[in-house]
Amino acid sequence: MTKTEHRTTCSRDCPDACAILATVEDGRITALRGDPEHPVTRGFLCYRTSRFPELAASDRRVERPLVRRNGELTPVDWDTALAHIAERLVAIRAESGPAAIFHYRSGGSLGILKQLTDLFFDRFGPCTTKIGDICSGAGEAAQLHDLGTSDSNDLFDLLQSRSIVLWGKNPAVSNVHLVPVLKRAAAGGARLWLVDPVHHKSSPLAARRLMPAPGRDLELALGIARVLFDDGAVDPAAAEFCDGLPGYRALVESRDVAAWARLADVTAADLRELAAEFASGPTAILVGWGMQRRQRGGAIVRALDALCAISGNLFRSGGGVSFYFARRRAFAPFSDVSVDHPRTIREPLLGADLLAAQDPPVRALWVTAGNPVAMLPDSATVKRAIEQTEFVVVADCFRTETAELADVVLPVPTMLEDDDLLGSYGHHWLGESRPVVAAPPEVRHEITIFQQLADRVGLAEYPRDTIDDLKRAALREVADRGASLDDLRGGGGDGHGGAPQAAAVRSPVADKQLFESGKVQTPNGKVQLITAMSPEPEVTATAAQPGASEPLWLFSNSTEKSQASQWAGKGLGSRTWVAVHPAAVPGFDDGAVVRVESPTGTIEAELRLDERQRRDTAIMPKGGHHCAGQSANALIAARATDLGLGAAYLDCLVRIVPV
Ligand SMILES: Nc1nc2c(c(=O)[nH]1)N[C@H]1C(S)=C(S)[C@@H](COP(=O)(O)OP(=O)(O)OC[C@H]3O[C@@H](n4cnc5c(=O)[nH]c(N)nc54)[C@H](O)[C@@H]3O)O[C@H]1N2
Ligand SMILES: Nc1nc2c(c(=O)[nH]1)N[C@H]1C(S)=C(S)[C@@H](COP(=O)(O)OP(=O)(O)OC[C@H]3O[C@@H](n4cnc5c(=O)[nH]c(N)nc54)[C@H](O)[C@@H]3O)O[C@H]1N2
Ligand code: SF4
Ligand SMILES: [Mo]
Repeated sequence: MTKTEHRTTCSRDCPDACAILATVEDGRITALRGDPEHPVTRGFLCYRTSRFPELAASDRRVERPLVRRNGELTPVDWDTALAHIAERLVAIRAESGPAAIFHYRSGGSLGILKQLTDLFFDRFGPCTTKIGDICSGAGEAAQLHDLGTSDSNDLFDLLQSRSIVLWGKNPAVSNVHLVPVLKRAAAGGARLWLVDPVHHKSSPLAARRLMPAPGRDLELALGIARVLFDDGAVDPAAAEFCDGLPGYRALVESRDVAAWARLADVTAADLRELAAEFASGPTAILVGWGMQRRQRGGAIVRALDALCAISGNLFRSGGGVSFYFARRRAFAPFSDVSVDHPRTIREPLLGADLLAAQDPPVRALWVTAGNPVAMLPDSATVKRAIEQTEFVVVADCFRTETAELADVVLPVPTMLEDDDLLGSYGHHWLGESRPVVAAPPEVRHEITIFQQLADRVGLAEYPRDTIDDLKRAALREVADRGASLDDLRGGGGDGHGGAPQAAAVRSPVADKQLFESGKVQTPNGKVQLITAMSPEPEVTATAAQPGASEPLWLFSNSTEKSQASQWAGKGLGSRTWVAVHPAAVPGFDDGAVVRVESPTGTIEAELRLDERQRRDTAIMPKGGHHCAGQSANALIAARATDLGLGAAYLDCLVRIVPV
């Protein structure tokens, strides 16, 4: 029996980008652990990746290309699959133009080389592409507007904070490697705050908790600013480094502290206490991704940017308003020309946009690393739109509900078989992913698939380089600054034939303090302050009916055991669940099967009564199989956010109804 240890980097859509050590015995992974020498991974992995080998061994794994024949997805060889795809894509382009072909890529893998899938369609067309970003679109657009960039101070700068505000964030579930950093900061004296309408696994971490009304963070942030203006605690230099201070001040002063607190549904005393943290500082805001998935999501993040800036916490070590770490910044992009796409499909409105697309209609859809039927809002419309598309290719490691609709399914490596480069959106370290075990023989690397397809469709202008050379190309701008491929591999070994050293390479282009120069990166170097409210969200509920609850705000939050629609372990079982305060559902028993109903759809769920929650919320898991009637997205209307074309998943009202 041979036992070896291999190093790779997790490519999941997760802020942590962990360094993984895999033990392989006789070609099988027998253990996965976090690299103890990686400064952020620190020796542990999350539940979902620790259990990944179980998922990889499931009967949903795709191990051979599948082509639909007589209605059934049938295994075929690669020549047959690629010849069929090439014939269809070339014919559709010739008949209807490249706008009739749409490539949709989501975040199943955050590998940098995945950009080369987009490049294929840019060179083959340019084809129709998506715009917007359902994940972080609103918040990134807000920060880009206000600060000229969406990036963060070094993760460990939090150890300089006097207080840290987890604003709509549940790191114990969705950013687990932040937890040890928070604990260290707290042990050093920092006070942790949690601002979240939901009680969750991270609640016990916080010394102080506010549970504001869903989506009222805008009012809360403006109320805090009101205290700072009233108390003369605004940074005296704010007028010099901010644009729009008078307009912002007028907005803040349009209500008094008590009125802002009432709108946010927190006590004025709590609001003042949080304001005092901003006045003294250094205070860091860690902005979660959930609350910007609302119609006013952009405005909410803009109000947090403004609060951080005017309270003097933006340019200070231990401060900052961290929404994102610029994970791609160290890598050179694969396309140097700005491509003129013939048409765009808005990601949050993908179902409706696909159905409405005319002259030409979208005839071919290629899905890379996504499960839009389960994960985009208004699943039923997304499903219908995909069903109506003439030719659908899905590249995935598993047979998802989206793959079930495809004409061709292409098997690709799992994250433990893949070969790529990773940045992180939760810290500034870079990593390489390498296969720790070989993929099944008929599984092909995504780049290989497109190179072979490029040969078949006669596309000369697509790179034919090896994976390693493509990695070197991506690293070309940082290679001589300590981040070459060899550096990522730990210097290629110890020089004596031993195993490579642990590699934890910090991005050479990330400063320890984001705005070290004292200026933000907007065109005039000034923070752009928010000066107007966004319109109230448009949300409706179904009509009142006997026995049904009042309308409740639906949360579909990350859960420990799943990565979006990919569950580890036993998954959800036969049905999903919904957690509600008992007072919101009088007469219902814990464990009862109920219907969760919105104007968009209805699903059955098991009721979990939870006294720790607000009385106006209903909490479901973010992932769930649409085909098993479990996906919250069956209930959620497709609507865009105020900025950045995000999806307003959280502006959804449901009623709990007896079955
Ligand atoms: N285990 C696990 N980890 C994941 C993922 C996963 O699916 N599972 N997904 C990954 C992905 S794709 C991403 S983008 C990130 C997701 O990152 P997040 O979206 O930050 O993840 P969640 O843990 O769902 O946390 C969202 C939090 O926002 C809160 N929230 C919602 N609305 C409001 C509001 O109006 N105000 C305030 N203050 N809070 C609000 C919710 O109650 C919840 O606690 O995590 C990644 N990590
Ligand atoms: N209701 C609700 N819906 C949400 C959210 C929410 O909070 N609430 N969160 C939203 C967010 S933040 C996000 S990011 C999206 C996530 O939505 P998706 O990105 O669609 O998420 P997954 O379900 O993880 O689907 C990713 C797929 O990629 C596959 N995959 C993994 N690696 C590779 C690879 O290397 N190549 C290829 N071709 N495939 C691969 C996986 O097997 C999986 O089937 O969901 C959004 N949807
Ligand atoms: S999913 Fe996130 S926490 Fe889990 S191993 Fe991957 S990067 Fe680490
Ligand atoms: Mo996401």
